[in-house]
Amino acid sequence: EDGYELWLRYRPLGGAAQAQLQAGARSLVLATPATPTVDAAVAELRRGVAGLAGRAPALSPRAVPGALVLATRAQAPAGLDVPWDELGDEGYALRRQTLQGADVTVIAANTDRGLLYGAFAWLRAAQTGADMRRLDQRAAPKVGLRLLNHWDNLDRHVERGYAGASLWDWWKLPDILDPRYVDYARANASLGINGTVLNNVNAKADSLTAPYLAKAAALAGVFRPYGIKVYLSARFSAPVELGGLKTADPLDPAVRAWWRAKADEIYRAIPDFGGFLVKANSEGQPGPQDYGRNHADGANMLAEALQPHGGVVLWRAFVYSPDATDRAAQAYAEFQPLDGRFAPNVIVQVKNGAIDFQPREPFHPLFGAMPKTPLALELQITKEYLGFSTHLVYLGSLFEEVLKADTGHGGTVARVVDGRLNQHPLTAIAGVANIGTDRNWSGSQFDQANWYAFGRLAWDPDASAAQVARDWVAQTFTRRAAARDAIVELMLASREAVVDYMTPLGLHHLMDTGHHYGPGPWVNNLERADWNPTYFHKAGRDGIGFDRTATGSNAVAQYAPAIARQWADPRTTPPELLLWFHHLPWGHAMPSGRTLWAELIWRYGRGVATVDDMGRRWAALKADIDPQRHAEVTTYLAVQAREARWWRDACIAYFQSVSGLPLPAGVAPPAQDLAAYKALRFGFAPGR
Ligand code: BDP
Repeated sequence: EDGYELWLRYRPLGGAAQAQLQAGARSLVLATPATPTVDAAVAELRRGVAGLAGRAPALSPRAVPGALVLATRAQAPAGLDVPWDELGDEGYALRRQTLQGADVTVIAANTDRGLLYGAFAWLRAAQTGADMRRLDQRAAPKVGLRLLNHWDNLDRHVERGYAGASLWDWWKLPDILDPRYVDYARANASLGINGTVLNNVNAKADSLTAPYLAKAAALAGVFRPYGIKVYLSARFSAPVELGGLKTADPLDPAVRAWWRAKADEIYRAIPDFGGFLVKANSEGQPGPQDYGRNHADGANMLAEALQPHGGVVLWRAFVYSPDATDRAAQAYAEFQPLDGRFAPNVIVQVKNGAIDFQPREPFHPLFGAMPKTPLALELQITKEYLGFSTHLVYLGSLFEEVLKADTGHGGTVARVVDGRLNQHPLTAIAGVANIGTDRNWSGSQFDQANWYAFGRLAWDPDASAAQVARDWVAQTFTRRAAARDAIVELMLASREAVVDYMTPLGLHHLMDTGHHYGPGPWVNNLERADWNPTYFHKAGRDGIGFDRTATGSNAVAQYAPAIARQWADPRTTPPELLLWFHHLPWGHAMPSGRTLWAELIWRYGRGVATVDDMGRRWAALKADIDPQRHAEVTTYLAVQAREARWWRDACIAYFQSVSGLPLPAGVAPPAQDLAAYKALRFGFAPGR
C-alpha cells in the first residue's frame, strides 16, 4: 500500500459487517434524473460496495429489499420520509426505511450534488463501521464555499509544496487529461470541497490568457461532475501586462472595461467559473495602493466584472509593510476601516492568525471586527512552518482551536466564518493545499489527514478534530478499535508537540531564512526587520517576548475589549500565548511554579519527549498496519525525533547565549555549540 487511494480504499469489511453491508446494498435504484454527477455517485457506490462487500450492486428499476435508493426531491417515490427543506442545495439524508413494502436504504437530496455527498457519506459510514441497519443521518454544509488554494506555479513548482510537483500538467493541457485529475476530484468531493483555486496567489498574468483559460476549462470539465468549481488567482496588474494599458488603476474606466471583457471571456470558456482570489499590495504583489486607492477599490472593480456572471472575489488580507511597527497589527489597520465598503460579492480572506501560519497563533483580530463584510478563514494545510511533510503534525487540532476561539464579538471564529454571527449569506473557508504528484499525494501518509480534516471541518466547523481523526484512521489504516484509538491519540498529541519543540509559550517565526524548516532564532540580518526571528522574540539579557500591550505595539487593543483586557495582562494571558503579547523577565513566575527560563526549557524538552512517545506508540502498532506504510511512517518519525532535538538544542543554545543563565538542574546541555547550529545551510530546501 503506497497511500495513493487515500481514504477511499474500500478494503473488504470481513465478517458480520460485510454480510450486513451486502444485505443492505444488493441493488441501486435511481429516482433521479441521470446527470454526470449522478453517474459519478453511482460509480463510486459500485466501486465502494464491490471493495467493501465483495460484489458491486446492479441497477434495479424498482425498490426491492436491500436496495440503495438514490432520490432527488422532484422524482422521489411516495413514502419517503425526508426533511427536504433542511437539506438545502448540498445536503443529504441517509435513512434505512421501508419503502413500498421493501426494506431499503435511501440516499436523498434536493440536487445531484447532494446525492453525491450522500453517497460518499454512506460509504464513509460503511468504512468506519457504522451500524448500517440503523442508519439515520442528515447533514448540510454550514459554509458555502469550501475551497482549496493551490500555490502552484505554471512551471509546476509548488510554492511551499512538499509533495512533489503540481498536479496540473499545464504543458499537456487542455488535450491530455491525467486520470489523476478524476481521483483528485473524487477525494475532494468525498469531503465536500466544492472549489479549487488552481494557481499561486503570487500569480502570473499568463494564467488569464486564452491558452491558459482553455487549460483551466479542461480541468473544470473534469471537476464539474464532482461539484467542484474552478477559480483563478488574478494578478492585479494584468491589464498592463496583458492588455497593454498604461495603468491598472481600479478607478480608471479603461481598466474596468478590460476586466469586464476578461470576465466575459472567462465565462465563455468556463460557464460556472467560481471567481478570483487576489493577493494585492502584499510581499511585492501589485495592487490598488500603487495608484493611491484602497483594497475596497481594487476588490470592487473585480467584483463588478464578475457580478453579472455570479462570480465572487476572494480578496486576501495578508498584508504587511517594511515600515510597520508591528507586522501583526497591519492587516487590521488596513482592512477594519473598510468594513461596509466592499461589494456584496467580495469576501475578505483572512489567515487564521495575524502573522503567518505559525505552529500556534492567537486568532486573527479581524474575525468579528468587520461585521458588514463576509470574512473567509484561510488555513494552511501544507506545513510550511511545521516541519514540511517529514514531521507528523495533525492539523485538525490547530483548525479546531481557531474555529472554536471566542472572538469576544458575540461568537466564535466559526460563527463569523459560517455567516451566522452577522447574517452573511456568502461564506467561505480556504485551505492552502498540500497536494502534489507524490504517489501518496501529500508528501507523507499522515499529511493526508490534514487535507481530510480541512475538508471535514470546512463542511462542519463544529465537528470535532478527534472524531474526524477517528474517521480518517478507520478509512486509511485500521478499523480495529484499540489500534485506531492509539493512532488517534498519537495524532492528537502531535500538534502540541511541534509547538513545544519549535515555538513554545507564544514564540513565533523562529524559523531559519527562506526555507522555514529548521531553527534560526539568531537570524537578524534580513533586509526587512519583520523577516527576522530576533524581531519576533526580542530576547535579550532582560527577558524575552514581543510586547503587544500598551507599553509596546498595543496590537492587543485590536481585539474585542474583553479579550484585549485578558491578554493585556500577563497574569491572565494563557501560557500558550504569553510571549506573543508580553516581553517578560527570565525570572517571571509561571503558573507551574517554574521561572519563565525554566519553563521554556521544560517545554522544549516536553516536545522532544512527546515525539519519542509518538515513535513508541507507532512501533507498537506494527501488527496492525500493512508493512509498507508502517515502515514508511517509522522512518519519518525517526527523522522527526532527530529534528525535534535539533530544534530544542539550537534554540536552547541560542537563548542561553542571550540570557546568560545556567541550565536548570538535570537538563542536559545542547549536543553541539551554537556556532555549529548557525553554520548549517540548506540551499535547496523544497517549496521556496
Ligand atoms: C507565506 C509564504 C509565502 C506566501 C505568503 C502568502 O511564505 O510563500 O506567498 O505567505 O500567503 O506564508 O501570500
